Amino acid sequence: MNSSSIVVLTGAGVSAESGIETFRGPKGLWEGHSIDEVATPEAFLKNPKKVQTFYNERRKKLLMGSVFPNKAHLALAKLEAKWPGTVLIVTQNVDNLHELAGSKNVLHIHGSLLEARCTQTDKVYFPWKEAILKTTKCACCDLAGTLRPNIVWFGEMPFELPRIFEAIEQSSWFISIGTSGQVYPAAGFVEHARLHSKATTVELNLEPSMLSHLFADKHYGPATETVPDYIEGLLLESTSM
Ligand code: BJW
Repeated sequence: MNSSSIVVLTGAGVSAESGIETFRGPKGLWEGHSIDEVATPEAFLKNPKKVQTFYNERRKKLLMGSVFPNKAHLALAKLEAKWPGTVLIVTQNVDNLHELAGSKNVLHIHGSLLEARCTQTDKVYFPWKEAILKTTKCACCDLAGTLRPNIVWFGEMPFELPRIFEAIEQSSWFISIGTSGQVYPAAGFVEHARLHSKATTVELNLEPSMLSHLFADKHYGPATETVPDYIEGLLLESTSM
């Protein structure tokens, strides 16, 4: 990665204006669902139907045809296309809106609604668009009941961490967008950038997050406004680099 690389961490706030619920706060997903009942491996063992239903419904909503990338996703795709160095998007989101906007270099650290995984063989199926039911058979082991969403639940290891820490260490900008900073290890990335890189740390969020004091530069407001504005400024800067 060259010296002007950018790592962007995104959370639920970047997709909020596309109509996808955030997790915390009023009307967030955790208001209506208990984390212990839908987002842990123990919950899946105890009540697979409840967990599958939670993800089946969210997958169905994503694929209904009424959820689209917003101006923040589009601005990030433009940044990747125009920036002279590397732009890596590390998203905590399980939707596909960065990809639909045109971003190519995207890592989903908490997995994807559009992937299913066989609990017997770890084979990952993409794209997975159907509901996973008790009767749904896995093609690799020909058994029903072995598939789960390829989602990282509490207590499970997020994906791609070595690659992400290395990218942060080599970055010149670490930009955090639409995340409350309450879930680790993603919440620790800004500290990693401060300790192990020369990156300028930037927070773009609706309001100051739990970690706002750790960022050098911060802009608050809806992502569809702050992200395009910030990116236009960065791209202008790049013409004089
Ligand atoms: C807008 C906006 C607009 C709104 N414009 N902005 C004690 C201490 C420290 C850690 C732990 C601990 N006990 C346990 C842990 C570890 C645990 C953890 O962090 N727990 C905390 C809750 C304390 N973490 C884990 O278990 C993780 N695994 C792990 O740690 O493995 C071991 C390990 C060890 C060492 C190194 C590495 C690993 C796994 C975490 C899995 C998280 N899974 C979930 C659900 C699955 C995905 C899904 O179903 O979709 O992921 S939880 C949920 O939270 C989801 C999200 O990705 C994640 C983060 O949420 P996010 O994106 O920040 O959303 P919100 O709603 O919190 O915030 C939205 C923000 O947007 C807000 O700030 C709004 O203001 C803003 N906003 N509208 C701009 N229009």
